Amino acid sequence: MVIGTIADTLTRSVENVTDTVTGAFFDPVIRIGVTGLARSGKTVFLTSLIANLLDRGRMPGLLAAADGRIQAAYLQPQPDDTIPRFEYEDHLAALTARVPHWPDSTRNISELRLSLRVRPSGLLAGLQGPRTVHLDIIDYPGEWLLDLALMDKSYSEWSQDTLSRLGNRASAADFLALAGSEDSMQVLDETRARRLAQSFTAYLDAARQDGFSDLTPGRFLLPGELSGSPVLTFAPLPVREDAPRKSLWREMDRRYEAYKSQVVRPFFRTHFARLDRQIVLVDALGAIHKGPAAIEDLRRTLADLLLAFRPGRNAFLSQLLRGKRVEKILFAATKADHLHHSQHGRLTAIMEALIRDARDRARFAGADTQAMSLASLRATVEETMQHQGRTLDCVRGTLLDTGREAAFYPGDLPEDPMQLLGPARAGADTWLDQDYRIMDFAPAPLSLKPGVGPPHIRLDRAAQFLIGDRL
Ligand SMILES: Nc1nc2c(ncn2[C@@H]2O[C@H](COP(=O)(O)OP(=O)(O)OP(=O)(O)O)[C@@H](O)[C@H]2O)c(=O)[nH]1
Ligand SMILES: [Mg+2]
Repeated sequence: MVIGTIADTLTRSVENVTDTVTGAFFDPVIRIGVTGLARSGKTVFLTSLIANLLDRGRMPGLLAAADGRIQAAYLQPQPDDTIPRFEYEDHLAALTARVPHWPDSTRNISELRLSLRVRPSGLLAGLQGPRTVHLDIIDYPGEWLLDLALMDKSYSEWSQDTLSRLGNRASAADFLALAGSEDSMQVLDETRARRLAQSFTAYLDAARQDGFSDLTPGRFLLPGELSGSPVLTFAPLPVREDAPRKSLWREMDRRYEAYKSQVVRPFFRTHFARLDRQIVLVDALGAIHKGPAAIEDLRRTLADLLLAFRPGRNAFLSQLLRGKRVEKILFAATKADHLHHSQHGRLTAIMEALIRDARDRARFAGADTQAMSLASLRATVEETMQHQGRTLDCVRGTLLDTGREAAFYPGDLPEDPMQLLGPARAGADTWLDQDYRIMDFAPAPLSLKPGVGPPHIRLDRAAQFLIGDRL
């Protein structure tokens, strides 16, 4: 046993002893990551989760809440001074305004600490007073996890991979022409470097619009305060191993390495490596609506994204984590209020199938995983209608674009998810025997009674899975 481990084990058992004997000496902290690709529903999820933990009237599936053991819940200053705070109040104000609207797109990392005062259960109930459990919740873009693939790749390898995938994408034509006309053996010219990076970023943007998600480097699309800095001023170029010093190729190589060491590595070290629990949100319904290519792309991207939870596959990450792992991962298909509840089971099966490959290969290094469908903020009510002699299970809500109310039938999801994933993988252009329609609904006006949070579907079950065992 190495000294470090002994010291570690000692402090940990001391922590446990004090925890059980004197109560709140070291308050337990659970760090929960909330992630997902752009528009997957992260901000709405976190806002509604916090509101429903503060006012727990709609959380019967969270056992500690149902048992009345959560005596108080309150927001506290977060422990990390350098991460922006999750703007809970602003987002909630948007969702609960007189004319409610969805919160703005966020595209950055943020954090919030919610503390719960909990009365212990079972045998300890009589011996111990209430304890405080801190939930440090960190919301970060799923695109950042895709950058993990860069850590084990050199600039040459990344360039080669990327350029080969771009070959048959129309949106990449301009960038490919520009990169092809460049002599990267010449001394770097900053204006040309910038033009290449801008053109590559324009391609990434267009590819995202087209529904592709294999878009690295992740920060090119969400640059934040790094916008225009040299770490974001590079692009893939045809490989020139013999390029001289100071050439465009060498400088791009250097910047790529700087991106890895100064942008990707710090994120994984300071944030990702410290997570205890994780929820991955997936807009599976949105992808089904877009068609087979979007589903196949989502499946592949999720497999890449989930590599971050199987550290054995990545030398950089294995070294960073040194055996520490995320204990629980929840995969949630969001916006389930677009479907009548009779179809929620099918949506969950599709969610499961989407991650099955990744799951079968490594079982996420022992993490406890579950798939679920949920709606963070329920914007619809269910309705059963007769249409041309058929009974249709519909949902009714206010349409976002017209502001008019409508009942609407989204289509029948198949019982067997392979009826969607199969054609998607085979490269089908459209779904054969179904048309899936997803409307954008506006959030419904709310009048909340005291002690009751915003309406949702299965948010309480999600919370039970993520933190129930620690309350
Ligand atoms: N009907 C319904 N729509 C939802 C729900 N959650 C999210 N949405 C829709 O999905 C959109 C995106 O949700 P956000 O929570 O902003 O997603 P995000 O992942 O934070 O998006 P970015 O910050 O842009 O990455 C919202 O504007 C809503 O239109 C839900 O529970 N029900
Ligand atoms: Mg957001």
